[in-house]
Amino acid sequence: MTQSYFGSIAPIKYEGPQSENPLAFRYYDKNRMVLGKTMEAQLRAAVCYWHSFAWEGSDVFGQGTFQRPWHKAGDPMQLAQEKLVAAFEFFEKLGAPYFTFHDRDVAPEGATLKESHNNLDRILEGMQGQMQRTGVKLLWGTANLFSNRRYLAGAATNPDPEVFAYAAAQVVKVLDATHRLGGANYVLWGGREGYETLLNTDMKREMDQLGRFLSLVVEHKHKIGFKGLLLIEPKPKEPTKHQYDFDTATVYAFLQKYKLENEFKVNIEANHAILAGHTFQHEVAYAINNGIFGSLDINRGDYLLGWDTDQFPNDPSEMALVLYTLYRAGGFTTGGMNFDAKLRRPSIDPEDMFHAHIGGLDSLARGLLTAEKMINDGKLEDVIRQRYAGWERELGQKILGGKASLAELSKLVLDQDLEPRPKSGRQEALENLVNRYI
Ligand code: XLS
Ligand code: NI
Ligand code: NI
Repeated sequence: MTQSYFGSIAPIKYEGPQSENPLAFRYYDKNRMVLGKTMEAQLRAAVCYWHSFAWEGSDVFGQGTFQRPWHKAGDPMQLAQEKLVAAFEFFEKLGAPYFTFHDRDVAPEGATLKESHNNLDRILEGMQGQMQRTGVKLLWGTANLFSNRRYLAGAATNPDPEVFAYAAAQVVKVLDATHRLGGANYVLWGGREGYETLLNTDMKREMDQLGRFLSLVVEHKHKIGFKGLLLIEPKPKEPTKHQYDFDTATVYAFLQKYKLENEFKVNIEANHAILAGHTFQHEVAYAINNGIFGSLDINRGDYLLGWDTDQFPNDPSEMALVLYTLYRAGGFTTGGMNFDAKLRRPSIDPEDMFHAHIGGLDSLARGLLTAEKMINDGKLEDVIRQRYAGWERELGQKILGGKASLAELSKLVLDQDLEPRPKSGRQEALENLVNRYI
């Protein structure tokens, strides 16, 4: 067993924008008050287990490049323990308040589900100890219902009800564990819930199965008394061509159809928004407007690549608009910012994990400070208020209050020879204004 994987690296500190130290925060000053809370409490950042500790740095063309000690051949449970120790050493040195995991990231799958459950229980015991020792908390847990071959045609939406049952068994286990570990939320990303071709797929039936599955998850959550949010993570494609949880609007319609809109919120991933043809800000605003905003996966994509590249955020100005939308609405309740992000494959040094997360946290911090200025200044808010001011006056109120029929409106325009006067949208001026805050 390696003594300390990140031994050469000292805990990361805030040193301010002037610092020349690449292993220090320039903006993420966790105790600084922003909009009434500490930066740490506003951002609620989480490190994910799968990309940072489970993934070996492989891609479709090549093998793993990282070769961490726990990636070597050996007793899988021993390696899982080693991985656990390294993960918590990293969380602690980075100063991350939260982490996230899938069942299969932390413990190896056994020959039977019973064996898998046992493996998980043994690792979770150690995890609980590590959480107590470090004070690092669980932002959310989730079940991996997509990697194993049994899930090749989906989990809840599988043509075979036995697969549905197996998936249910995994969710029971991980939801219980999340509850036991004091997790703040539970996530369901659609995995392989979607399809490739209607030649072999009964879409209606599959959607009904998914509705049933989610209802069962809700029932179980209440049965065990889990108080966190249940979160669905929309994604338009990958791995399947048509993912059922395409985007926030699709998920919202689905939830309403199955009468689950009060039980689920969304975990919005930045690059999933882009893949769906939206901006991240659009997805966040849509969720907030409809009361289903929950949490964020804060990894970015690449505007030239049409897949989920899971890169660390590093553009503070891009962050600023999203964070403006989020914090203007009050920010997170139980959600947070999960770095569902991975290193590029050639970034093989342990240090690279720190650079990636430091850059991510600093970008979020700068975005948050910019959002704070935008909110406190109030100019952007004023522009919107004035733009819609007519709706607060007599005519607008009459229409919205249902006190004007189409025929009455027609008469009003004809009687008064009404000719509305177009006004400038001032987009360029507003973009310039935003740049002044950045
Ligand atoms: C995949 C998803 C996945 C979820 C957790 O694209 O982002 O990583 O966040 O299952
Ligand atoms: Ni994600
Ligand atoms: Ni993703």
